[in-house]
Order: sequence, then structure tokens, then C-alpha cells
Amino acid sequence: MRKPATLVTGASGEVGQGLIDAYAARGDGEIIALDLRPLDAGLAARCGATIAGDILDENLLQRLVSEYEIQAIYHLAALLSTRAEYTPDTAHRVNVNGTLNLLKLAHEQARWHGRTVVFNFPSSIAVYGLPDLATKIKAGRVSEDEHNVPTTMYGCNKLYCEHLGRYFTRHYRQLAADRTPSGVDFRSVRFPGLISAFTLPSGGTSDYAAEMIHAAAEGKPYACFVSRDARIPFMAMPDAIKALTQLAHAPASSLSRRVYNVGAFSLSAAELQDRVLAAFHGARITFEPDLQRAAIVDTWPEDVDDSAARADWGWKPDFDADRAFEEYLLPNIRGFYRGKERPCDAAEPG
Ligand code: AKB
Repeated sequence: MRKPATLVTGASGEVGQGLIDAYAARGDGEIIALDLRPLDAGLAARCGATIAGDILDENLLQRLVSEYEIQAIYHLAALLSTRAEYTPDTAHRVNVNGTLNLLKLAHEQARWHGRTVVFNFPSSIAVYGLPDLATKIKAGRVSEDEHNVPTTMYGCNKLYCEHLGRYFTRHYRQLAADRTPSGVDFRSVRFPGLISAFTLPSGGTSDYAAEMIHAAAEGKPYACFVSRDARIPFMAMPDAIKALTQLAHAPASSLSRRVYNVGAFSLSAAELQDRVLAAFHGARITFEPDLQRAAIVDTWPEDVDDSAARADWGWKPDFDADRAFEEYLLPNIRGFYRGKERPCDAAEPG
């Protein structure tokens, strides 16, 4: 008999590590962890099975269908916005073809075991594209259906995959004689910039927040690649995991939409610097904008309207900016750098 399990792709990434820790802490069932690179021993120990492989390897995914009864998927593997700009073709293959492969796997699994497969997909504020700073400031907290005009390959990939997931859930093979639903229950949260105390991001354009905090904790100088006034929404990693799992377990009948904004706090880079300097006296933080990367951040909204998530499935962040710094980031990051190992660099999600 195949054991019911939850598949996590991109398991070595920042969100993957947090999700696996949360599942293990709650005893939420067996995790099958898939990533390009082998998981570190500590993380692997919290999984039922670990697979080093590529989400583009359709033979590997077929083996997963035959070996496991997958009841839910957290498809976290992706190339983030900055890295995707340097390798747009690879990003499209991983972010879009990879996601299509996993949606097809979910469909096959649902046909095999006769139950829906909940497909949890992290989208991003990168799906938004504010045309200029005046419009960004005037727009303030944007709702899901506003300004969906992404300017990055990653943002285009995430927006398309939101529609792909909605298609699988509601319109799959709508002209076929056999109108059996696909069995895929696609759900997605649009994450703001995520900040973890335990991993360092890589390949993102919102990474400057985590990079600034970790550099100060290490006593290293940090040249911020956006301007002081750059403002976007951020979220502490525990809230990101909370949003993913809360939506995953919400009754399907409560969902008025398939894609939800989730927010926590909005900070300018200067406000971030102020908080870091207050926590790490003497931290050497300068602003040396990389004009192209800064221009990407300027197309992302100052904040998001997450009222739909609050109304449909009771979303509410635990960490505003004060709590995120005082109760999560600072105590944990100081612990890492007070003689402990450096937070592991989150492996590029595969
Ligand atoms: C990135 O910077 O690419 C990501 C994101 C905002 O989705 N952290």
C-alpha cells in the first residue's frame, strides 16, 4: 500500500525549509521532499522521503506517481526575479514547464486515488507592474485584480501559472466528451518580500531586506541595491508558512477565488535601515542603487490589500514590523551569529 504523503518541491529553499519544520513540529503527515540538490541531514530527517531531482524530469515525476499516494503538493521550486532576468529561458522552463509538470502529476494522482489533490502555489507581488512611482504611491494597497502587468520574467511566469492553476481547477479539457473534473484543487498566495531568520535568500530582488539584517548581525558592511525610498510589503517567514498552510487546509467552499494577496507590513529601505541600526549599533549600511534592480522594485506595490484572504479563510499575520524584529528576527539571528554557524544559504530552489 502506498502511504499518503505531501510533496514539497524546492524543499531546500527558504520557504521549503520553513514548511518542513512546521509540518514536522505539528506531525502533519509524511513529506516527500524534492529538490535539485540533496537536502541537508537535519532537514532530511524530518521528511518521509527525499529525492534529489529536477521538476523538468518527467520520468522522475512518473516514478513519484507510481510510488506514492500524493494528497497535497506545495510547489515551491522556482527561479526568483533577479536570477530569472539573467536566465529568462531557463526561468520559463523551470517556473512554467515545471509547474505544468506538477499540475499534470496532481491530475494523475487524483485519477489514481479518486480524491482531489490540493495544489499549493506561492505566487508573488512580482505579478504586479506599477507603471511609475506616482501611480505606485497613489495605488497604495493594491487588490488582486489591479495592475497585473508584470515587468519581469518571474512575474510573468507566476501570473501565467496562477491562470494555469485556475484552468486545471475549473476548465480542464472543457471540450472533451468526458467532462470529469481534473481533481486538482489549486490555491495560491501572493507573497511579499519574505524575511527569514534562519536562511539567506538568493536570486530575489526583495532580498535586500534580509541581506541588510544578516550583514549587520555578522558585523559586515552592506551596500543596499535599492534607494532609501524604495517601499514594498514584507513578511516574516513564520507568517508565510502560516498563510500557505492555512489556505491549504481551508474548506474549498470558503474560497471565493483561487489566488489571494497576503500582507504583513510595508517598509521603505530607509525605515528598514533605521530598525537595523537600532538593533545593531554601528552597523555600516550604505545605499548604492543598482538602477535596473531598483527599477524592478519600483514596479511592485507599496502594500497589498489582503481583505479577501481575511474574509474567506481568516488570514491575519502574527508579525507586524515591530514583532517581526523584536520577537522573531533579532533574537534568532543574534543566536546564529553569537558563535553559531551562519544561517545556511537557501539553496536555489530547484
Ligand atoms: C523576489 O524578490 O523575486 C521574491 C519575490 C518578491 O517574490 N522574493
